Amino acid sequence: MVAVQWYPGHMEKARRDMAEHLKAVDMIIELRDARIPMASRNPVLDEMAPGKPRLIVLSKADLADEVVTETWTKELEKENRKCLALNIATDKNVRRQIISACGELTEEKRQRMIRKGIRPRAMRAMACGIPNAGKSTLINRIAGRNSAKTADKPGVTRALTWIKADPTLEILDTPGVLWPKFEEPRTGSLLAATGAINENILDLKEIAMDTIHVIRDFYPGVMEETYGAEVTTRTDVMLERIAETRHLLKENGVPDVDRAASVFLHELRRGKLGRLTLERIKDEQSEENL
Ligand SMILES: Nc1nc2c(ncn2[C@@H]2O[C@H](COP(=O)(O)OP(=O)(O)OP(=O)(O)O)[C@@H](O)[C@H]2O)c(=O)[nH]1
Ligand SMILES: [Mg+2]
Repeated sequence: MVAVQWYPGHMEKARRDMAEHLKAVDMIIELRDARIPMASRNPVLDEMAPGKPRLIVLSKADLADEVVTETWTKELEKENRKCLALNIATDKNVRRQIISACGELTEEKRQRMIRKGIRPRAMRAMACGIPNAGKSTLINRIAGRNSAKTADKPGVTRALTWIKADPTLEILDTPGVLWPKFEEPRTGSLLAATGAINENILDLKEIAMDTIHVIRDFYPGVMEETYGAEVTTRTDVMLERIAETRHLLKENGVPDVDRAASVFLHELRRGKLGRLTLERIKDEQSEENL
């Protein structure tokens, strides 16, 4: 298992900025990746914002295993928390679903304000989560215009920006942040495999091999179906098979495993291997760690 850690200075700055803005928001929209609902959970967020109403959006649900996603969404809903699994980029009713969920989560606060004689104002939500999860895309979908810059690479949003998404909802877009130390060694590989970590710092071969292991655990046969390799193939040999199937050979005819690793990870992210979820709920997982 390869140890990955990515916590550059701009993330620490973003974390501080977010902590400062938390007082001014009524709720949090936490984006996680539906393919890795635990590895994409930022534990620092719980320390920063205990008790704030929270909408968890499992993004990229179109790339995740539908059946597993349903068990995750049920598990993640608890007091003061709602969970929606969405294809943020193309689902038709993203705007309506988010506005309605935010309305429910802030209803109590609104009622409190009315009782105190304060005129109800737009709700304020902070959208946060790991890099590349779809925060800016989500805000643009709600606003109905491309206010926030988006791209298929991590680290696009660099500063906190308020966006009036709707007359009833203002959303603070934030840069994707990770945290200083991953508790589970696998977390780094899973985040890297799904595109939350800057590729320049990664050993793609190691990430690919870790990921192939996980896929084989949960989806036996998928590697073979996609790349036509033997079921018994070892993980390191698997990269050679991928190189051969995808015609990635060096000049001397030797399989180019580095390019194979890169191609494999990109095909995985595009859904070429099918809809896969790379984490299951563990029996020993405690409620507060979900
Ligand atoms: N397939 C799929 N792609 C999505 C979904 N949501 C977002 N994307 C894509 O994911 C990429 C990243 O989206 P962004 O909105 O820039 O992500 P972000 O969380 O703002 O990223 P940072 O600002 O870098 O932290 C874009 O290419 C989106 O089109 C989804 O639900 N499904
Ligand atoms: Mg962004």
